[in-house]
Amino acid sequence: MNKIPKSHPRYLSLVTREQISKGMKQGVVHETGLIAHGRGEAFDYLLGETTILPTNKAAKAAAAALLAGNNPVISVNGNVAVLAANSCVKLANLIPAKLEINLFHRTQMRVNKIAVLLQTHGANTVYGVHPNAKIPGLDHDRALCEKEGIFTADVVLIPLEDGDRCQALQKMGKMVIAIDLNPLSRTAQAATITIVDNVTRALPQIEHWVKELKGKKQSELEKILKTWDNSKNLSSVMSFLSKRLNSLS
Ligand code: PTJ
Repeated sequence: MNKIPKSHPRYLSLVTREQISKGMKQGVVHETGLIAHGRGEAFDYLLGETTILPTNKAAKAAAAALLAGNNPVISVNGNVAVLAANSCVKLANLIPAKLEINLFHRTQMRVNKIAVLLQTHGANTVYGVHPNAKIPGLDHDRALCEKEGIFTADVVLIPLEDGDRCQALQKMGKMVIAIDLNPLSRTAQAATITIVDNVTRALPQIEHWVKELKGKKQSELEKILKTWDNSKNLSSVMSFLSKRLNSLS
């Protein structure tokens, strides 16, 4: 890794780029993951690279959903593994939730490497290594899942999704929580709860709310979910973006 001086004004962004690039060279991140990262960076720039109020509310709703679920699962792909393996494991242990590897550009080699990475960060069982079920309606490898994991999950957290799986999971009757910096993406628009934030900030934010809400009665968690309006929250995100751009112009 090239030495990036801490004094550089874009230090965090540059270090994150290096992480993604290293992850690709190690065979964890797919090469198109670099393009996805670039798109995310652009939206993060517009947000001001910070967690905004509507996003914090979404993180609270997500925490309530994950705690209220009977079989919550956190789905992990290449970018997520490289950027946030530790946060994924911490969150999974805290809820508790299962971790399942689910890849768009699936190779057994990448799956195995991601499983090792998660285990290095303290994961116990990692699902998705030996899939034995399929999400109906998907013609690509993202359909592959495990019966005990995503297939029978009632709540699925999908950071950095690529689109149609979100709708397919919802058609199966699951509650889907998306983390996506692009509020206009198909995933962001289709999810039950959309967190428009960088996965590196969103996962610790969900963890914060899980700690706050753990121990609350099921009825209190359900009340948070009943009053949740994803379209309204996405509108607040758009209005934040438009106001920010106006104020800068
Ligand atoms: O590891 P694989 O094989 O499963 O492939 C993963 C990628 C990410 C390559 C695949 O899912 C893909 O092509 O995704 P898309 O269609 O490019 O969508 C990724 C979405 O995540 C985009 O809307 C980006 O804005 C968003 N995004 C990128 N980086 C981040 C992000 N959202 C939150 N945090 C990020 N760091």
